[in-house]
Amino acid sequence: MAAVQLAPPLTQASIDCRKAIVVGAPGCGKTSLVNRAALNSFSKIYQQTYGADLVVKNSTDGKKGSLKIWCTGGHERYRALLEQFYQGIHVAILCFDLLNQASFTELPFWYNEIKRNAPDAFVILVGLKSDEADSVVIKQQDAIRQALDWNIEFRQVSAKAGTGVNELFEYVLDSVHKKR
Ligand SMILES: Nc1nc2c(ncn2[C@@H]2O[C@H](COP(=O)(O)OP(=O)(O)OP(=O)(O)O)[C@@H](O)[C@H]2O)c(=O)[nH]1
Ligand SMILES: [Mg+2]
Repeated sequence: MAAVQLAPPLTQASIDCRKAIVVGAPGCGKTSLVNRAALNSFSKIYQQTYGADLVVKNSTDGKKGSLKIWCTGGHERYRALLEQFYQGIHVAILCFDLLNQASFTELPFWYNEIKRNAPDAFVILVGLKSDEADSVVIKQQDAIRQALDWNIEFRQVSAKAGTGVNELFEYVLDSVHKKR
């Protein structure tokens, strides 16, 4: 007799799922951020993202639903491919590496991509690798000024230490929850 496949139970979190995209320069720490948020794990070894990975992050209390996150690869060769991942996006997490000037200089490109492909998405600017305080090259006031220019919030976090990661995702989930 054929096995009967039951559909997984519908939880409030699966009903309240919102879509997010994480973008920014290659190697700035996007995958590490998402893995810390969803799996509470971190790896020192750099493995570029090929195209994009889909990861689900649930809110910690289960009440604010969950985020389906497209974690994209920052390398130039994926740029045309990435357009399709912006479809139906509610949140865009715009990342740069606090230790890398080029990743900060690239931000307007990514911001314009978000505005072009998902104009109504809630956008937040995130500086990554805050644990390496002695190697930071992007001044906090420059990041804040950039965020103010775009009328968005700025946060800095460390996927390695875990600092600010849960707060960031709770804030994002809160913001899209209120918009419903
Ligand atoms: N010190 C420190 N290193 C980090 C942190 N986050 C990521 N890294 C390191 O930075 C490197 C790149 O991280 P990834 O998360 O793979 O970068 P990415 O933005 O996903 O890169 P692409 O997929 O190529 O776009 C890896 O060696 C990570 O271990 C952090 O918070 N602190
Ligand atoms: Mg990656």
